[in-house]
Amino acid sequence: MYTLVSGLLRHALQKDEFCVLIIGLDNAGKTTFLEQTKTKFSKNYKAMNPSKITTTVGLNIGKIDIKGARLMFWDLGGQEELQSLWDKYYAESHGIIYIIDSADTTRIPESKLAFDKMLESSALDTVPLLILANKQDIEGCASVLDIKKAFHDSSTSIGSRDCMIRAVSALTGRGVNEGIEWMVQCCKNNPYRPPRQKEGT
Ligand code: G3D
Repeated sequence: MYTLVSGLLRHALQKDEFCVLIIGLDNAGKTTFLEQTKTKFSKNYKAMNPSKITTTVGLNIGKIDIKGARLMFWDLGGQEELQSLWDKYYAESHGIIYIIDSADTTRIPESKLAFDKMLESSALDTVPLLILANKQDIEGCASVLDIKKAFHDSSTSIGSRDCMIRAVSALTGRGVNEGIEWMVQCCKNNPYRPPRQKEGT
């Protein structure tokens, strides 16, 4: 009887956990996006002062609970020498958030190269992909349409996986909720990469 009750209790407390990778070139706004996400979705989370956020070197981790699921974020460094580490995380990822600095138009071709390299990995074939055109608060930045044009010939490699591109500002928070809500829904609906079961706390 005890075993049955404790088993049921454990089941009730379990949460589906999805791992979401946040990648993109250095300075794209990955850490700022992660901070903004934690601020919006975690009760009592005390946001870091944006001026204290430094570019991702190595790995930042964050988690939020949303719609009965847990999202674990891995924010990876985007410097050229760190990009070779991205694929070590692909097999474990349930979703990818790819961040582009729309204000630094000179680096958009470099960002596209890194994006295309990421798409070469078959480990991501069925994984939902959210592309964020970040820093939309900066005057003169590339629009979503400009970025769609610049990334146009990547569409064949994107294939039939769930994919969306959104305008965001990680700094002001514009578009962050909608992006995260889209991602959690896609992760939940993806039959090819089932969630990890974690005891909810
Ligand atoms: P990274 O983790 O991708 O390397 P960061 O990038 O999150 O460290 O952000 C790099 C710089 O871009 C930071 O400025 C940060 O404040 C800024 N930034 C990030 N997102 C936005 C945005 O949406 N709008 C604007 N205006 N700036 C943004 P500093 O000056 O600290 O280098």
